[in-house]
Amino acid sequence: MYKKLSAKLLGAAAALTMACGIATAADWRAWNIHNEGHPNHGAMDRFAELIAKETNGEIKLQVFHGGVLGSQPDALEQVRIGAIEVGNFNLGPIGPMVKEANLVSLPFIFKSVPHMFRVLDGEAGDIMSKAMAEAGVKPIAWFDAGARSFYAQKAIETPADVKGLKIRVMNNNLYTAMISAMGGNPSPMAFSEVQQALKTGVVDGAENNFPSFKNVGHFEVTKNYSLSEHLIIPECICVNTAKFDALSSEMQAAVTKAAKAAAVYQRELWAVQSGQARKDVEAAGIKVNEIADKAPFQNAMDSVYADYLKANPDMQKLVDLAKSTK
Ligand code: GTR
Repeated sequence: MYKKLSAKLLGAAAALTMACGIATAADWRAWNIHNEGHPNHGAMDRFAELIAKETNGEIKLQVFHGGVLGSQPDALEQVRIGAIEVGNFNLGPIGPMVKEANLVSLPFIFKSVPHMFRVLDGEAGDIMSKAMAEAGVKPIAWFDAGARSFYAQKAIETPADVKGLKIRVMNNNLYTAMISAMGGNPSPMAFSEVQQALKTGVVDGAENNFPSFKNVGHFEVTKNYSLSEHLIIPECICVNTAKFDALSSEMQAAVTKAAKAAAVYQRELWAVQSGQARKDVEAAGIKVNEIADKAPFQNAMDSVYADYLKANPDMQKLVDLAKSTK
């Protein structure tokens, strides 16, 4: 009887609070795949501090680092349905969920990291952001993730060097097509499994940026890192759309302000720590190979573009927007 009554009272109190539009403090959780020492670790911690400050403690964000809340595709689904509120996602694994996000997974679509940010800040970025928000994963700030290059026991200086190699890729058909186009065998796999797979020879190589190559120990089981820079993929602070939309406009502005400031900090950290990661792996014995002429890699991607655009003609507009962005 007492229990029933108190439940009723609580329900009535909650209804009253909602009816009056009184804000109640919310506990949010954030997923991040990286460990300490990676720029995104520091940036996500900064986001948690800033969100508390900007919302006057109304939103408390607890960041779970190191992928402890699940693999990236799982975490994406969790944020999409609102079981986790926030994710620091790479846009690569978002492509299978939101087609427009696949723009950034077309190899060599961007000329440089600044070019990638200019595209994100323009019409193409607006189209992608809108589509992601509609799917439930709303980007509110963009992180730098540099460029991804190949690493393996041997140097990979031309597409022919990929022939016959089993290469780990993230979960996206564009990456399997990319490796197949060079005659390699693509192996989609969770990030957490890659070091062991390299060590035991389950895969011959993988591709990533310097901070990830260093931070999860891939460099310990590899010899050559070759600067193909075939993918420049941004990352986001993404929020479950329904939870974001349920906030008052002041709170939405506060959360966005915190995210954008965390992203400024992330880009500063990235600039310093990615250079340091390169120095560290070289000091540990990794041979970094410059590739003066990337045209053979770019030309090898012609069939990837042709097949993709044939199957997804509506993506041509985004490709054109990216290519026409100075
Ligand atoms: C990293 C990225 C992660 C994850 C990882 C991977 O560079 O920051 O989110 O996508 O690559 O290769 O799975």
